[in-house]
Amino acid sequence: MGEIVLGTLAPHPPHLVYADNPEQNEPHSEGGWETLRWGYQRLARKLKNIDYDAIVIFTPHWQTYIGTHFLGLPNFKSKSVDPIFPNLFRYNYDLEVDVELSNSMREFAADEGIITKMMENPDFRVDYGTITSCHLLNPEWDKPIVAISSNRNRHYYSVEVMNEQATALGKACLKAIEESDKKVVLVASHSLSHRHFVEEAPLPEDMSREHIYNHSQYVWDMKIIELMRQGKMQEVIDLMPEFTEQTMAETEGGGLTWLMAAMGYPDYSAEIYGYQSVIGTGNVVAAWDPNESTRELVL
Ligand code: 2X7
Ligand code: FE2
Repeated sequence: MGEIVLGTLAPHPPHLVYADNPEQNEPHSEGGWETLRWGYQRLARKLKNIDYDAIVIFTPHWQTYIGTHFLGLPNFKSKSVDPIFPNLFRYNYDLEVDVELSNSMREFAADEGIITKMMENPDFRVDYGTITSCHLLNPEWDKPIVAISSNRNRHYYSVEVMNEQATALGKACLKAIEESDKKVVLVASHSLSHRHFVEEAPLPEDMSREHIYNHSQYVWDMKIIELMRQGKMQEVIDLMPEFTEQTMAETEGGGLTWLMAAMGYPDYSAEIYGYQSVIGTGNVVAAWDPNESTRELVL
């Protein structure tokens, strides 16, 4: 039977790839946001010691308005440009997709009544959220991925509807994983609180300009992280509507709700790898390791 071997909350500010200067990204930086990047590097090292077949990522920057879409071709190759920060992120990608797993997830989701579609346009441009989180977790890109779009339930309806739909999707994805016989890493790609600056610093990586945007947002983020540490993930999901509305959180896309539903709302401590603001947004790198013998107290 297939299984989830790790779940992660992996934020995707393109600034983190820009700061890393990988050969795939055109702009050049002098660094920046080390607290998050070092945390990511530590998690990437842990992943190297885990046996897994595929990464499944839920991204809020592939926004679909009719249903949930899944990448449906074995390879996607192009240049991904961040529409807001084209100065920071122009990344040449060439990635493999586990189409079998992707299709099976779509089928199980459809069985739950979710409207679904496979993305089979070879010219489709993969979003920067998917690329940033996958790059930072696995810079070698040596595992196939499944990318899942974010249906805009929150905007059509409400955060409560988003929570319900993302829950159904998470449970459907778990069924597909179990049936697949594969070992899978799940990634919810997003920040926590999401109010941000409206003016960019002349040098984006000037860390003297980076700071938390607003104290109330910071307090909310710390509350959520404390619950993660305490292994109270059901409580986090129950708080999701209030948290999302009060901090404009990127949880609005459904990623964390999807991840927790698939993982059965862990009651053990999350591994915390780092928290830092990027243009004022709150970002935590966190992981849930179902294997007690490899679970760590990181920070
Ligand atoms: O998409 C993002 C984000 N979530 C957070 C910070 C900065 C930019 O882009
Ligand atoms: Fe984002």
